[in-house]
Amino acid sequence: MNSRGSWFMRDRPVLIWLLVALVVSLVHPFFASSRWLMVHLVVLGAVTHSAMVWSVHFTDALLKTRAGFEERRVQSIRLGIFHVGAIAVFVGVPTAIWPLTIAGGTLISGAVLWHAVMLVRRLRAALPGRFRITVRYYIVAALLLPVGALFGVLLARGLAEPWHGRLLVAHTMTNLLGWIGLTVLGTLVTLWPTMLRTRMAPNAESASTHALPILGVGLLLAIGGPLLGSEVLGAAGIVAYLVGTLWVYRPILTSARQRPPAAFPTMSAGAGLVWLPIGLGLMAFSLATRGSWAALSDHYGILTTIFVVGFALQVLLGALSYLLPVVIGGGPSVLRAGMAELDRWSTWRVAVANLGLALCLLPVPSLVRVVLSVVTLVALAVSIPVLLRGIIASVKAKRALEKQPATPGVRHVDTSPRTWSRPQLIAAVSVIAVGATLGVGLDPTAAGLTTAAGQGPVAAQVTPTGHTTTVTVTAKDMRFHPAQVSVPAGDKLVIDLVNTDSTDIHDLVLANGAKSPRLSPGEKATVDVGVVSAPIDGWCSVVGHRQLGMVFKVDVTGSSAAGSASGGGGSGGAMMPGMTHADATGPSPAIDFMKQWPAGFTAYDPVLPPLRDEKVHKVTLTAEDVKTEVAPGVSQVRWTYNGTSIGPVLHGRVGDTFEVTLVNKGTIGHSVDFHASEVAPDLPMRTLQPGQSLVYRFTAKRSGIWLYHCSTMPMSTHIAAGMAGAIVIEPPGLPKVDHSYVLSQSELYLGAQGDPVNAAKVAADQPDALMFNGFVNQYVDRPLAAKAGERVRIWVLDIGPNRPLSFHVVGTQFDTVYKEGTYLLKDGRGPLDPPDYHSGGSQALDLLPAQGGFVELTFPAAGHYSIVNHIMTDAERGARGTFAVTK
Ligand SMILES: [Cu+2]
Repeated sequence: MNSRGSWFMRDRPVLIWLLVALVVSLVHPFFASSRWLMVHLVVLGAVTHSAMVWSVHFTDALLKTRAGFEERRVQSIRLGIFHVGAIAVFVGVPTAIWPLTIAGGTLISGAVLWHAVMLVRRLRAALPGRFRITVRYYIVAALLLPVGALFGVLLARGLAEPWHGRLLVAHTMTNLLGWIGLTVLGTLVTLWPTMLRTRMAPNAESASTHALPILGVGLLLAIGGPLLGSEVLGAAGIVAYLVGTLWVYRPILTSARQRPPAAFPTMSAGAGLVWLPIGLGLMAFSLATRGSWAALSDHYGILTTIFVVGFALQVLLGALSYLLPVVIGGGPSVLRAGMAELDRWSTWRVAVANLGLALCLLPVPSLVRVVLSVVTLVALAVSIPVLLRGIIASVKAKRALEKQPATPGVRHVDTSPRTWSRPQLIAAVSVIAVGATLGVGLDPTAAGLTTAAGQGPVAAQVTPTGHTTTVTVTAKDMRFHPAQVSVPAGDKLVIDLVNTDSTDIHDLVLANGAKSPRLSPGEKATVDVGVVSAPIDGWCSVVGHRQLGMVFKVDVTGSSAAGSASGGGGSGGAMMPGMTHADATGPSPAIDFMKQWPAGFTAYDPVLPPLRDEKVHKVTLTAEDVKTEVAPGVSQVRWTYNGTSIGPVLHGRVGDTFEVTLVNKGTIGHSVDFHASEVAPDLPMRTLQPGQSLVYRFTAKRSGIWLYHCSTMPMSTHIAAGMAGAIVIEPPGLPKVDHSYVLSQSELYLGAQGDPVNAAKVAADQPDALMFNGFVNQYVDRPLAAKAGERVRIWVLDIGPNRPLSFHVVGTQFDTVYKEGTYLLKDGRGPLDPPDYHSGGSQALDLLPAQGGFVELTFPAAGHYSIVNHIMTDAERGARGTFAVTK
């Protein structure tokens, strides 16, 4: 077909979508749906557009479709409809506007179905010939896309597990393996040898023909398995698809052996073809071994990266780099000009992208992964300007040629390089090595590097033996194994510490100052304790771990030292009995409960956030350490969700789905447990190490005010440090009131000024203060507002971790009390009272930790009404507030 000249809809949208994807990947830490958006900009935007354009192009070429069968203008309209649909989906999904997503999905499906119909018509109109099978690949692929789009639209609605996981697998298998996979496999059988400028293998057409039914059965099972809830069926389907893929690869490999890829197009596409079976193998393995669909969707990031970046994006970039100069036409010199641009730094680009990608998928430390993914992104992103320059160079060369009279020349000039570039490969390996080193350098503990204690103390009373004792100690489940080691006096002690815990960070600190870095699960370090003259205590310094029993002891054997150890006192750094590093941070500040909050203090907003319309609430909880004043003049490092002294209040109704992304930007492991959910705790409530994140998805089925809290050991300390909050699930038909407030009570266990929580005080159940909404006495100075006669509802939650609450508002009575899912009193009438009884009242709502409810009241007149925990000792140490009621 005639493809000379510029045709806007053919190439430009691809570059635009890739550019937008690049921008999103650069700003991605700043918004929630960025991962979804990056993936879909590439596969739904760029790849799908190219699949629609080029499958028509190749169909026309293979079938020798007569000129004018379908005008380019009509194809442009079809592509236009597709792009309008894609834009609607790109906006609709991240903003949770479901009707927009439905509209977008419908337009996309319509455009691709129309595309399929036109392919069928072409096939019917064509004379018999070779490679009609390729067009059948395109037709099957195009018929699958609307199915995958339907799954996608349902996913966007928000589903609870296990349906979310099952549909996610069905959606990705349909679109990635069905729509994109079949299109690529169908095309490359003929395109690949052309790109390599070699002969097509004799078995190419028969391999294509035999593979299609295998791929089809594979797809049927890979999509049907998850829909029926069968992991085994799904895994079998992917294995079948893998067999079909390898079948198609036979002629492709034959061509590649004749002439190995050396230019960018074949290197990039070839690398993409390598990733496909890797992704399929991992996918089948994950399906067969993961315990649940939720677990699978939780680990989907790696698989998506392989399919989208490794396979689809690299094949797209390779194919476009070949096709663009070819279809611009203009003869060998023009082609040469274009190819020269497109082939720039080809070995380097492909090697960096693939080495980087491969390393990112291995369990490397998180900072190394960040640096490597940036390097990989750069290597891939370079293709965008390179493609543009290639187009410009070709068009320029063509124009120049058109101005001159045609010169007779050789028709086919082979311009592609004969081999890949060794210097570029060396440069690529260097970039990756530097990137990895930089990542390790930024985070030395990540690599488990040896840290010598440096200031290893020299004992005063013993003569060093010159001998070194080396022991291996593992840290696991809040214990050191062994918890005690014996060293001959005068020996140098070296401890090889391994953290074999599956979730928790640990370290080992010794009383003489020697210590290990904090180790993530699986990491190790060497601690040089120095020459040992006296017994030394050790412990894990992660807050709370010592209190849970994570202690260590170095004992001394041998003559001179053993007896003198405790009495000596001269051994460098050894601590006084009873004094420990954890307690040695200084005394905790005293709270003056009469002191007012300074003018600059902003109280935690006690107003219940408004109920929003959406059925799916997308929430990000970021665990982070934040230093804040918790009482006037008293500052502490709080472990927070989203930076506030206690977590944010969430609000929904019965039946709403919550999709909570927990991101750990703290310094130790954290997690979250939503009492409003009914889920198997294993995965969603697991502890995340710093830098990790997870998605916790649940549908709220029962009403009430529910606690959510960090469930990482020791839970008491994590809750006391601030990692807890309230989620209000409104019962159906809840009457409107003039004001709705939320008050959550928790305890404060002060560390030294500016320090985190004192875990020893938590363990001893000795709070320094109590607080409503995370700040001592805050609503005494910043009263809650109401007018006399107005109806006020106060949602109350006891966060704890340990103290009960007797919630009372001085001068008022509650005529309505709701506690733990039921009305104890409604308009002065209890559930067992006769219908005409309305004189019941309540003075206090009693709650144990993790219980909640609400009370309703009306203030009789203007005045100042104290809010108290009527356990008076606790009111006097901070659990107080005021209602300032006006006329
Ligand atoms: Cu925590």
